[in-house]
Amino acid sequence: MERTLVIIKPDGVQRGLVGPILTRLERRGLRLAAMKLIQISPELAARHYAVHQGKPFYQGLIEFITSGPVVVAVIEGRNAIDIVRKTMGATNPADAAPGTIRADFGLEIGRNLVHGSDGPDTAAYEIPLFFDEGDILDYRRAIDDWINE
Ligand code: FUP
Repeated sequence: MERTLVIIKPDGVQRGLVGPILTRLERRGLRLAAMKLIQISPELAARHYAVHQGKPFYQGLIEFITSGPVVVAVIEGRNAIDIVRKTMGATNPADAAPGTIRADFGLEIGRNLVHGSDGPDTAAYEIPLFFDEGDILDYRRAIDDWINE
């Protein structure tokens, strides 16, 4: 089982899209392992987006991600990182394939609703920024045998 960090960004919360976005991930069969509603501090945002420091969009990105509450979650499943990325769609909603979260709910790159770790190393870096190991629950659902071979 693989774990990934998902953030429903301030635009997703403000637009009342927490349910629809989570539903899409849950309906794929992915399992919630941890979740909370928080407001990200500038310090935490800087750590989370450290790879983008110095880029032209960095300041706007930090201001946006700290602008209101977000839902952060650890989501797990076989190939969860790649599955979440494909379910979210391309970074720019204008380029995202119809049927993806970003295409179906968004228009612009700076309001793309959702974040998902982009690889195993990134997930291993991002998850502990938001969750202690004890916050991440190890459990099975009765439906798991109907989702995984
Ligand atoms: P993603 O992994 O798809 O979330 O995208 P990136 O890590 O490349 O970028 C992180 C966030 O920076 C994006 F969600 C939106 C923002 N961004 C811009 O605003 N402009 C850009 O040109 C690139 C990224």
